[in-house]
Amino acid sequence: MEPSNGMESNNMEREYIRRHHNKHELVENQCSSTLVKHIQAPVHIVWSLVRRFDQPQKYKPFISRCVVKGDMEIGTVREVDVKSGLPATRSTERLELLDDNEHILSIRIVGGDHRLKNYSSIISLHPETIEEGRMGTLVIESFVVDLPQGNTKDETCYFVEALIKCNLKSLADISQRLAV
Ligand code: A9S
Repeated sequence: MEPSNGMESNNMEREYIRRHHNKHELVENQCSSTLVKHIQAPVHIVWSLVRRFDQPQKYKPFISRCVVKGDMEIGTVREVDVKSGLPATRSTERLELLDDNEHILSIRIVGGDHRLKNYSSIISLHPETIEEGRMGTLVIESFVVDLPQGNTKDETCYFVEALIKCNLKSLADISQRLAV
């Protein structure tokens, strides 16, 4: 694999998005977006954090604790407690897909005292060459969510994208520290 420069990685990103992130069916009054993050750590390190449906607090900065009932099969539900200062205290989330071969995790939010109704997300990891002999990870995360009463598409997307950017920044920092 050649080092990914601006052009190539865009083509690769578009291909990965087409292949794994076009599963969201958008209906009226929903917003959807896709975020991309390049992490200077190999896929197996980044995936070891992302795949822990039972411990999102391993890298998500807003999560204080998580309780899971079930055996990490599809349909397993987690109760997530959120740190103070956010417009929510808890969230109930269902495991939709956990693929250890393709490095894809999908979750759906099914409850909680927040305003993100019918939120579902897909995160996929893709190996990429940083430079000769150094492997990195291209992370792609997409979501779809209902527009909360009284909020516009822009406001809703801005809010969710800001949270996901924080999650991906934290994922990069922790993965890169583990990779040294
Ligand atoms: O955790 C994620 O993968 C993504 C999001 C957008 C989670 C958001 C959140 O957990 C808060 C951080 C509590 C913010 C939920 C479900 C609702 C919020 O208002």
